[in-house]
Amino acid sequence: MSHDTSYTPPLEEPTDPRGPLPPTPDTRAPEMRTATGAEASKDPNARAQQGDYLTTAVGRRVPDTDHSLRAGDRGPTLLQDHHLREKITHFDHERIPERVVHARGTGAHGTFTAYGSAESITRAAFLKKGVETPVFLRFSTVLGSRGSADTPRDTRGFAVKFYTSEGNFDLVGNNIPVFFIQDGIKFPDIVHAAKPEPDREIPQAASAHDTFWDFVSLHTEAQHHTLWNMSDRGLPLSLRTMEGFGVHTFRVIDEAGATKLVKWHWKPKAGVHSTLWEEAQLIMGGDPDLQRRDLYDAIEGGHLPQWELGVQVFDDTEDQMFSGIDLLDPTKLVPEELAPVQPVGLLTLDANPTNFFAEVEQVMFNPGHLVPGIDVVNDALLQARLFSYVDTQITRLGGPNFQQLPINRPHVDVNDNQRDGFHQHAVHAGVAPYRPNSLGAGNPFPAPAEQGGFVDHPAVVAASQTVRAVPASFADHYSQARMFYRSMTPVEKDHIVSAYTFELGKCTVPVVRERQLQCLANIDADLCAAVAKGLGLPAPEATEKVADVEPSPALSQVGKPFPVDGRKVGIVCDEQSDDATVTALVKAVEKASMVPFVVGPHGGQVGSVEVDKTFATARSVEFDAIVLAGQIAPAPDAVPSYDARNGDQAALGTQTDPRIALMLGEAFRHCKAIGAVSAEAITSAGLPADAKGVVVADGAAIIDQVAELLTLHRVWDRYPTVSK
Ligand code: HDD
Repeated sequence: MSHDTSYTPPLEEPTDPRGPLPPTPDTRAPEMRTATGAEASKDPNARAQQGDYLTTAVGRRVPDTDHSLRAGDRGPTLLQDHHLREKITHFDHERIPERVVHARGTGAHGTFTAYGSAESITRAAFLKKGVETPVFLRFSTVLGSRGSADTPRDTRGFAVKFYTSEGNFDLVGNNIPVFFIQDGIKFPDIVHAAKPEPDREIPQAASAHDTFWDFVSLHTEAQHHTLWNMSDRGLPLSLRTMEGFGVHTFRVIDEAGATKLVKWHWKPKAGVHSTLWEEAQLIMGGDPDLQRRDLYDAIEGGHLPQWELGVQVFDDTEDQMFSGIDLLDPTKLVPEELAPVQPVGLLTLDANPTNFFAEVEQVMFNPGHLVPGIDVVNDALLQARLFSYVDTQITRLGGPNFQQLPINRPHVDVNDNQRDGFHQHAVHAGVAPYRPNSLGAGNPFPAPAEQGGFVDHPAVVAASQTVRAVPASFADHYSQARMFYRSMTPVEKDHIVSAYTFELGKCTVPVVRERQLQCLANIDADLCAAVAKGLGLPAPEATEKVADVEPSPALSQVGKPFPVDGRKVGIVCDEQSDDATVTALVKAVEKASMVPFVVGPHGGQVGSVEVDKTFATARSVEFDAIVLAGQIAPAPDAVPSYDARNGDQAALGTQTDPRIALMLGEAFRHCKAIGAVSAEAITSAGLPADAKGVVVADGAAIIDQVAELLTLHRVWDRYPTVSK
């Protein structure tokens, strides 16, 4: 577009956007031209498919998409077939590079509603009382490829994009509050060590290999995060039952310019729960998408996942220490007992993506996407991230215009003077994408703080020599790892011991195992001894003097009751089950806000009840509790054909259908609540009917008791460590 000749530019650059000057093309938002015109371009989906007929990419209708154009039906294919070439060319380029880390993930849309409790510490508009802000949340594992499974032992990403009235704010966190490294310059090292080994590219999505343990045992600041990974936190039950953490300390600034330091926390309303390692392994084989499916189904089923956002607040002191903890050290957390988490708002996930690629794959996050009232601190890990998250998109999303993708666009006006580049979709008008200008009437104008401008906090940088070093307070690599371990219950400690024993048992280089044992000796002698025993190695003595820190019970997941909304109950029935009982159980589960799944010996109906899953398609690990709605005898015609996985009935020594005996045996071993309408149904499967967490009652009355047990997630009293 040529510039507007009716407008005579002034001699000086205009300074007032509301002055007498007429608006010029540069003052309008860029247009997105589509085949259906500029109006439709306001709809972010306007470029998606439309019309009733199949067309080429430029709208020519296509009569046949199944046969290429050939010189006779047995002859060669002709190059002139535009539709063939276009179809194949586009297909050939459908994949983009997966994320270098956090490649496997899923996401959902939601709404964040602020309580207003943060108004006293930050001027951020989205935290003012009652303000509702649309969000997009992407969960991820870190190590695995895009096609890997949902339940490896790993850290989980917890990245939230707030489309605020002041631009996008991204809180790009994890489900673990500390990180492996204190300086972002080490990020390629930890990732190279943890990813599949470069010669054979194994193992996929796993830290149980030599290079990972080689690195973390040498680079001992990683030990605290590693311990979290070896704990139940490395195996979240579902995406709905994970905490999220901003990890770094951030600075918040109020209306008057006063500052505080904060750490961000996401607390799931459904509680913090985990799988057991055996369950996680079974899931990876049986349904590697289970957590993705669970999130999707929960949202579709109206069991909307919720998290409360909270902050720990600290004075913005010169030394940026709190209770002896360096707030700039991302390998340290601040125990909630010392600084309680104060809730500031509620996030509800309420809509699934429409298109996985367009939204989940193309979304990008950046810890540098800040809004007025929130700023960064001199955490060397965070500072490196501020560079990395923009840079990586240039390759991953193919150029500098990734912010124009619908999922990444802010919900406010954009007037950034950025032009051109690969995949430029905007049709910018005007001639003056630069400042200062008079030809564009001075537009766009710099916004001072009163106009919502993000004014960098005038942080005082101490006069100092340039140096490649960390402060002395960063040298303590073990005291918080020790605190974490000693804050665990016996069950959780047992899981940690098993995890280290498994992971180090997978290492093939003796010195790697030995060196990691040495690190464990510095964390806790009992932990070290137990792992050493499992590995058949001597337990070394500690080499470092490590401070004993008061345990933090808030770090443990066990023994804290939570609502059971959305938890999954398998109601197992067979031809002998009473229809009325099954129906009553289903209703009772729904009434308790949980999700019932009728599991039967075959598809279709059992009696008059519709079956959701069959003995062939369901595995115990999909359910939080199992209820037997009948005797569950083996189907007379089915016994000879049971597959090898289930064994045969005689070998299992039960009078129950072996597939159910397997399901019950697993649920029992995994400390899940089990209900039955008769004690015989339990005992004939070879399990004690009077064991803790096994409920025998009439019909729907079982469900109340099962729900009660589920508030504590599992029946840990049955766990061998506890019961022995
Ligand atoms: Fe990172 C992705 C979280 C340190 C470089 N990171 C990524 C994602 C999450 C985190 C949740 C996935 C975002 C998505 O869903 O698209 N990363 C963290 C946390 C860290 C952290 C909590 C420490 C506290 N990251 C970190 C460092 C660097 C990176 C130190 C580099 C210096 N992270 C990246 C990246 C990724 C990424 C390479 C890969 C894909 C992407 O950014 O968009 O730039």
